[in-house]
Amino acid sequence: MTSVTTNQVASQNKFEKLKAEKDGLAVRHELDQFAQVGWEAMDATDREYRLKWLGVFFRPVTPGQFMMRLRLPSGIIGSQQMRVLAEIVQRYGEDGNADITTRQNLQLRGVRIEDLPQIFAKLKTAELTSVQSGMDNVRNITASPIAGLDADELIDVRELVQQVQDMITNKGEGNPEFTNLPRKFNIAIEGGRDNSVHAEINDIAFVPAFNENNGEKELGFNVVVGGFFSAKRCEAAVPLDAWVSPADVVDLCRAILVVYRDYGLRANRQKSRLMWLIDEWGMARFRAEVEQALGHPLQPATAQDEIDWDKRDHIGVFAQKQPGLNYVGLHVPVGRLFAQDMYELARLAEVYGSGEIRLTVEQNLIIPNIPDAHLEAFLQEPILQKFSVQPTPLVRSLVSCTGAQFCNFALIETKNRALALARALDEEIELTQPVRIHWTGCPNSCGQPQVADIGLMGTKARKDGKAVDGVDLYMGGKVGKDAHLGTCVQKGIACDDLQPMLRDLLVQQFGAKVKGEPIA
Ligand code: SRM
Ligand code: SF4
Repeated sequence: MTSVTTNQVASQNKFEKLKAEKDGLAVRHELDQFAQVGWEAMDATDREYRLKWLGVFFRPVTPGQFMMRLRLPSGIIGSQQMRVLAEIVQRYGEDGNADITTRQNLQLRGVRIEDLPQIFAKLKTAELTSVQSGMDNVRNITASPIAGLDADELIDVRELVQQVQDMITNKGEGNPEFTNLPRKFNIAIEGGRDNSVHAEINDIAFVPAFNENNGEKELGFNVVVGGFFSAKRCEAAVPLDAWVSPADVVDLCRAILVVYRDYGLRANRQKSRLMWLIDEWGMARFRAEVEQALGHPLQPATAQDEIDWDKRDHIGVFAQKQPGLNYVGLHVPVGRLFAQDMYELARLAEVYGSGEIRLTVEQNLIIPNIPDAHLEAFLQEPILQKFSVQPTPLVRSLVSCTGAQFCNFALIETKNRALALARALDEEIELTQPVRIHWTGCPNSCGQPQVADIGLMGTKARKDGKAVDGVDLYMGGKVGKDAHLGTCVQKGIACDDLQPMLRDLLVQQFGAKVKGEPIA
C-alpha cells in the first residue's frame, strides 16, 4: 500500500519505516537463505519483525528458538493437521510445545530457523497456514467453537469465517493488499446465542440479528466495530449501525479493512487501532467512508440482536444437533499441549469422532462427532485424567496469557503461577457458581483480564520494601449477553499475598465456603 498517509508518517515511526522499506511478506521468498545463514547472522529487522508476517516470532527470552503462530479459522483443526504440528514440536523435545491461545488458535514453541523451509512445506501439504498472523495484520478469525454442532445456533458461520480469512490472506498464500495495516486487527463472527467470541473486544464483530423486510424475517448480523485492548486504553466495540446478510460479510470486512488501511492513524502506534480513527472521524463519517468503499449504502442495524444466553464453556459431554452424536469439551490446563498430547488427541479424534478437533477462546478443546455408543469408552481414555471433562471449579475457568516464560513484555510469570494458585484455592474452598479468573502478564491484556470475573494483570509490587512480582486486580467483567468490561479495582498486590486475598474475595463476593469451616 502506498497511500499518502503511509508515506507521510514513514519517517516518524520505526514500524511504518520498516514496512515502507520492505513489505513484511517479502521474507517468504528468503527462507532458504535465512536457514543457511542462521538466526544470528540474518538481518535483525527481518528476524525480529518481518518474520512475524509469516507467523514466526523471534523470542528474546529464548533466542534462536522461535514461536510459530498459526491461523485456525473458527478454531477448527483436523487430526492429520494436529499430527503434523506434533511432529514439528516433537523435534524440539522439552523446548517444544504448543499453546492454545485466547483467539482459539495454536502457537508452537522452540522452532529453529534452519527448519523453516521444511516446516512451511509441511504446513502447505497439510493445508495449514501461519501467514499474516502477527504484527500489522488481521489475527485469527474467531467463531463459536460449536458452529454446525449446536442445535440452538442461528447461523453456521464456519464457511464465512474461512471466506473472510481467504480474502485477507489470499487463501493462505499471503496477500500484500492487507499486509500494511496501521496496527493489528481482530475479527469475530458469532453464529450462536451466547457471544462465545467476546464480540465486544474485536475491531469488527458480527452478531446474529433478524431483519424484517416486507413482513419476512431474514437472519443476518448486526455489526459492532472498534473494540480493543491496549496498554494505554481498552474499549468495548460500538455499533456501526449496520445489518448485513451473511452474503455481505466478506465485502463489508474488506471495505472496513480498506478504509482502515488507507486512513487509519499511523503516526503513534499507541493510537493506531481502529477505534482511534472512529474517534477522530465520528461514527457518521466512518460509516459513510465504509459505504463508499463498499460501493453501496449499508442497511441500518436492527433494534435487537439475538445474543440472549450466558456464555458456555463447553467443558463436559453435550448432545449435538445431529442425532446420536456428541461433542466433548476437554479442559486443557492454561492451554498448554506437548507433542505426545497432540498425537493422542489426534488419535482420539479419529477413533471416536470424525477426526476433527475444535479449540476455544478459553484455551480448551472440543472433540466433536462422537456417537452415543462410543461415549463411555471415550470417557475412560487415560488422557482424560490430564484433560478432564470435570475439572475443579477455579481451574475450569482459568485463562492465562503466555507470560515471562516466553514473552519479553511480561512483568511476571503467569501460566504456572495461575495454575498452582487455582489448584490451591480449589483445595481450600467450595464454590457453587463458576468464577472466571484471567491472568495476563502485562498491560497488553492478551489474557483479557477485563472480561473476567477476577482479572489479574502482571505488575511490579512492593513488599517489605522490595520490588516483587505483583498484579493489578480487575473485577466486573461480564461475558455472553450484555457483555461489558471489568475495571481495575486494586493495584500492586504482591503475588505472594494472592492466595489469602483471593480466598477472602471469593468468600465475600462469590459465595465461596472455606472447606471444613461451619456455615455462619
Ligand atoms: Fe497478544 C502482543 C500473545 C491475544 C493484545 N501478544 C503479543 C505478543 C506477540 C508480544 C510478543 O511479541 O511477545 C505475545 C506473544 C507471546 C508469546 O510468545 O506467546 C502475544 N496474544 C498473545 C496470545 C498467545 C496470548 C495467549 O496466551 O493466548 C494470544 C494470541 C492470539 C492469536 O492466536 O492470535 C494473544 N493479544 C491477544 C488479545 C486477546 C484477543 O485477541 O482476544 C489481545 C487484546 C485484544 C486486542 O488485541 O485488542 C492482545 N498482544 C496484544 C497487544 C496490545 C495491542 C495494542 O493495540 O496495543 C500486544 C502488543 C502490541 O501489539 O504491540 C500483543
Ligand atoms: Fe506477553 Fe503481555 Fe501478551 Fe502476556 S499480556 S502474552 S505478557 S504481551
